[in-house]
Amino acid sequence: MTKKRELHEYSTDPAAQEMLIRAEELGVSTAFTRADKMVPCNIGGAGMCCKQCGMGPCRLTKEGDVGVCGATIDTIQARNLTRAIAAGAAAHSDHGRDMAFLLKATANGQAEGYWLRDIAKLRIVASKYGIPIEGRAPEEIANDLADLYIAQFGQQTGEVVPATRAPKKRQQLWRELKVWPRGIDREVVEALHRTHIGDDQDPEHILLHAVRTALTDGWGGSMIATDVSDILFGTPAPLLGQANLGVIKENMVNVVVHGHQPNLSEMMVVAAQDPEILEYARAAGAEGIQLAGICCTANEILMRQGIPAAGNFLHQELAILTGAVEAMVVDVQCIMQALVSLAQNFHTKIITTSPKVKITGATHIEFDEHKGLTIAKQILKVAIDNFTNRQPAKVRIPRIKEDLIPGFSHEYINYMLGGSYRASFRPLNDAIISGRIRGVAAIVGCNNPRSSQDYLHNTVVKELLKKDVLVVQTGCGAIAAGKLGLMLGEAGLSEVGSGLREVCETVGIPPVLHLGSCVDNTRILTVLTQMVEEGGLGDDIDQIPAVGLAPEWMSEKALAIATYCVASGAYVIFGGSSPISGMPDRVHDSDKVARYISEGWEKLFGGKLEFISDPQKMIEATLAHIDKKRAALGLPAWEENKFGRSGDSRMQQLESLPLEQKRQAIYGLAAD
Ligand code: SF4
Ligand code: MSK
Repeated sequence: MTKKRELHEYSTDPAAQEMLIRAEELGVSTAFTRADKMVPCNIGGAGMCCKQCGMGPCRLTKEGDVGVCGATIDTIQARNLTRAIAAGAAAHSDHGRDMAFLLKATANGQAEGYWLRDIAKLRIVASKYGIPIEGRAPEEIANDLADLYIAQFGQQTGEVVPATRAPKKRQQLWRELKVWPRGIDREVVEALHRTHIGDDQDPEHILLHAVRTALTDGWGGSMIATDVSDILFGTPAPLLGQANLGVIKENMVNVVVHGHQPNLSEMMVVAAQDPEILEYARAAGAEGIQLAGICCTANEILMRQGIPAAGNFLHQELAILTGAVEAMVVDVQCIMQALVSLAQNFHTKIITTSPKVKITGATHIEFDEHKGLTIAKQILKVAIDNFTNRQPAKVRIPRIKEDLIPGFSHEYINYMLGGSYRASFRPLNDAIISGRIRGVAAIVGCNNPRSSQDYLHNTVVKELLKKDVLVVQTGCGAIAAGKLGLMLGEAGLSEVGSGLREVCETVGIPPVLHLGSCVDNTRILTVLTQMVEEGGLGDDIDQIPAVGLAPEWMSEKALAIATYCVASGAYVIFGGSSPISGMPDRVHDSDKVARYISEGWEKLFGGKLEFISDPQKMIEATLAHIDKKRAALGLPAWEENKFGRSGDSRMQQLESLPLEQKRQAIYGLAAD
């Protein structure tokens, strides 16, 4: 057992700290404290334990060790990493499959409560694949698109079609290297086959298939999920939202939705406004229903409907600790089993809804899109019925929340840079070319209780902003920045480099753009592709001065995301621990796998994956890469304070005001 940490070592978020004190008062554990007790296995953690067959598990502890079958450390590490990537790709892609089936059902009038909200996006996406759009009803187009997308999962040969949206040069590279995914399910199955005992045992060869498997996620299943979610629920555009536990309201029935898929949560949003349901809540003594989100379900309904986010991954238990949550409704991914036993200390009901996810002790109300609205109302009634069971003495809601502006889809970025008639990425490319913007960092991914919650995310974000790096965020990283007030438009600009600040003021954007959930990392691929197509920054993604970071990663999906970004040409840096680190004293010609996914993949794809635990080194590596790419493009070297003198004078006056007054002056927001 490691030693108990100080509060700030658990989380940098004051709301989380308040709830951790509460957990201690109540004598209950959380992931934060369980992480203290659960010392990670230094063999498995380093990727050197193989459990692939009944002759093992084989734990390799020193140079030259091999498993019973003779497998080397490198082979075992490559197999373990590939299996993790396959699991991550499977999770994202299965989410995409569900969305494609929902599109099909909606197009055929079989999905109660759903309709096609973004016809323009439907037509744009369909026409990319040659689906006829002129003179056809949206439902007909949607039916054809759904059929095409559903077919991608079971396709056996050929090329998955969303990848045709990558830059032309990149497509050519994938063909040459034979990594263009043939079918989404096929690549995941083959990854499991190849890593079975006695199959593929050349680490580089195994890892090349890991690339193909990851591409099937980023340019396959995840891209399908993003497209369909936009078509069904609307393409995000900026709106005002809030984040942190203070969004939970004492006088309301609080329902927290948690997980990833927007199909049920969007219906919950509709149902929570239904007059009959609101009356039902009032009859139970509540003033209304407060919906809030956790994790990426939060991002989905925050960026489209403005539903507040109660928090990111490590807030899931903390929300229950408020004692004011009537129901936590979960779907898939990132849901801790500990929720059920924690909820037993309160009145909170944990409600599982996916046919794929049950948790012992939870209430299961299975979701079915054919009667989505009816089921959403049923769930809300269960929550409302539970309101009278709340124990007021146990209620402790932190009064901490922050405003934020999410919803920067790539479509909106196009629009905001150029307007309706000349929507374009030209101003962004020009700002990078001139050096006003030094480069772009995509800071994404999870929380991990092994490090202080949000610390790595926000440290890296704040330092890069000072150096004129535009930051885009998704997933739990986006919520971390939102909770800190970094997504608040002009009010967040005082800590930003002068060149970036000038661009943000001119365009009217925050310096940190919320791009969506973790499945929406595909939006980043699309932004990078559009930057290439706009011209002036090379002819492929690997030439753009951009870096991807996941400072607090924990899920297998994060590894899949990293790998598809690398295969798309990006430099990706992960914080925390490396799953392929090997033993600390390992010197061999070794760390072959770590070197291969860095130097080896860079030779092949122009992108590389590295694990760097020190945030300062992460920042240095990011800036060095951006500057290297600028130099390779022949762009002027970035100079601090070269730009910014033309900044908005009103903003400069406002800068001296305290944050609350600044916000009131800009948005007319109340202090609450
Ligand atoms: Fe051990 Fe080889 Fe079996 Fe892995 S596959 S558990 S290394 S015998
Ligand atoms: S929810 S995968 S903890 S980002 Fe997407 Fe957050 Fe990571 Fe889950």
